[in-house]
Amino acid sequence: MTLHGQLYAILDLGYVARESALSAAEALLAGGAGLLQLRAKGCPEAQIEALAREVLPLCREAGVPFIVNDYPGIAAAIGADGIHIGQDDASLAEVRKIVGEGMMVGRSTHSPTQAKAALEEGFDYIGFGPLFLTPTKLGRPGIGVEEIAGVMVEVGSRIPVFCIGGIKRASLPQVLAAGARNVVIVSDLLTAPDIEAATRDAVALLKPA
Ligand code: 3NM
Repeated sequence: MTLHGQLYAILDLGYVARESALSAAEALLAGGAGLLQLRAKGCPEAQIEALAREVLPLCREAGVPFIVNDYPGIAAAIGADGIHIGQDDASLAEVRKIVGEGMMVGRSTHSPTQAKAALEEGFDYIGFGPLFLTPTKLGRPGIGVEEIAGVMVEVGSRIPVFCIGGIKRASLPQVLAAGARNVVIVSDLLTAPDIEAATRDAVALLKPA
């Protein structure tokens, strides 16, 4: 799988009710998301694992890597393709002890310094953001688009960099013009009246003409 020009979608239970989670996942996949993460802050672990077990086969059918946010134990138990952890979470070595060597492990980074540190530690990919203010990650200032180009040279030449945070279809051209190649979009897709069409539009903007 090439991680160039990929839309990384997140099934975020902050935006999608549990009853609608599978149809939202199907819509994100049908729209062309290149990776799908399950993010369920504040949900009981057993519920996250149960939902993850239902989303995994949808991703497999679509040929899209399925990534679990925050819980290496769940990722390992269900045989997910990836685990994503935050800046203040465990070290890569600690996560590897749980998920093994084969699984893709991603780290959130919020500055060029953190981005370089994650590359040096050995993460498979990073999130870089939030670029803009976002209700999905309250309390964090936007870092803007100016740092993207430098991070793409220093980190993006080695591992995929997924720009994230407040990105909307409308602002995607600006983010791409600043040097981004892969992005994560959460609320702009999940709050769209037609999630599949919104995802398709974002994917079309990302693919080089
Ligand atoms: N992580 P939206 S920003 C989940 O900067 C997340 O690490 C971020 O959602 C980071 O597309 C973010 O709705 C929220 O802004 C992304």
